[in-house]
Amino acid sequence: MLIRRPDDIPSRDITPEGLYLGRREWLTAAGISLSALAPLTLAGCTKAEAKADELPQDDKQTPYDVATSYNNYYEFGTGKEDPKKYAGALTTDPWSVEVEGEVARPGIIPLEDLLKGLPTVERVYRHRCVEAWSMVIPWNGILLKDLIAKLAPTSQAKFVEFTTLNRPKEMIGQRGPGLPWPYVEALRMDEAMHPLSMLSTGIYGRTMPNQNGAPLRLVVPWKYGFKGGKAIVKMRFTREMPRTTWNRVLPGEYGFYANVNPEVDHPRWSQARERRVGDFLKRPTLMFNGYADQVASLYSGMDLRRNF
Ligand SMILES: Nc1nc2c(c(=O)[nH]1)N[C@H]1C(S)=C(S)[C@@H](COP(=O)(O)O)O[C@H]1N2
Ligand SMILES: [Mo]
Repeated sequence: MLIRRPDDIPSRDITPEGLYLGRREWLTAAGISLSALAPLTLAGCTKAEAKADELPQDDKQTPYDVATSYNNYYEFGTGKEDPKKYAGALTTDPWSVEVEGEVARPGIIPLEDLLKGLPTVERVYRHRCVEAWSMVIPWNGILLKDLIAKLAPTSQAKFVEFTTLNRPKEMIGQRGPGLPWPYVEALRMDEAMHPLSMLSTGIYGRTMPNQNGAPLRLVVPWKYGFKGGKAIVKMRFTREMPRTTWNRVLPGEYGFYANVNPEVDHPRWSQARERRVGDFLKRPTLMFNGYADQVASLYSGMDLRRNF
C-alpha cells in the first residue's frame, strides 16, 4: 500500500521481503537452512522460478511468529516490523463499538455485549495482501452475518462501513504525515452477510495480538488484505457506498471491491502471482483468493475489470 508516485518508491517498499534482504539472511529469517535448498541453488534462479507453477498449492499455516511480526498497520508505521514494535502502546480494554445509521437500535455498545450470545468460530483462511504476499492464518471470532442479524439493520441498509481507531497518543504512525485517519473500510451488505466474512478477536487460538488488529478486526478472505480494518470502533449501515481510505487516497489503484483477481494487475505491479511469506518461490494467485466457488455469484453480471 503506497501513497507515493512510482518513481519515488524505494524497491524495498514494493518488493517482498525475500527479494531485498540478502538471500542468505532471508532464508535464515524464514527458518530455512541453505543446505535444504542446495539443489535449487545449483539449478539457478531461472529454472527454480520456472518450476514454481508445477508445485502443488501448499496451504500450510504460516508460523505464528511470522504472522505477528510482518504486518501492515500504518497507524504504527509503514515498516513491516513497526506494528510489532509499536502496537504494545495500544490499550484495548475497555473497548466499545458505535453502531450507527440504518439500524434498529443505534448506540455505543461495549465489546463484550456486542459479541455476547454469538457463536464463536475458528477458520483457517488464505490472506492475500495487495503487495503480492500472502499467509495462511487461523482466525477466531464470530461470523459477521451473526452480528449483523443481531444488530438488525433496516431494509434501507445496502452497505456497512467500518471505522477504526483514531488515537494518536497511542498510535505513533498517526502523529506525522500519512493516511487520512481514521482508516475506514466497507462492504456491500451481501458481502458482509456472506458466511466467510468474520470479525476476528484472535489468531492461532490466542487473543488477538495488537499488531494483528486487537481487539476486533474484519476478515474477508476473498479480498485483498486492506479491506480487513483493524481495531474497529464503529459500524455504520448506509444506503450509499461509503468512501474507503485507500480508494479515496488512490482511486486508480485501490477499488472499493478489492477482490483478489490475478487478471487485474495493480497499475504498478502484477497480481498474477504471490509470495507466501516464508516461501522462496512465488505461486500463482487464485481468483477470489481461491474462494471463487463460494463467492463468485456475488459478482455475477459485474465487470470485475471496472469494479476492481
Ligand atoms: N486500521 C488498519 N487496518 C488495516 C491496515 C492499516 O494500515 N490500518 N492495513 C491493512 C492491510 S494493507 C493489510 S494487508 C492487512 C494486514 O493484516 P495482518 O498484518 O494481520 O497480516 O491489514 C489491513 N488492515
Ligand atoms: Mo495490504
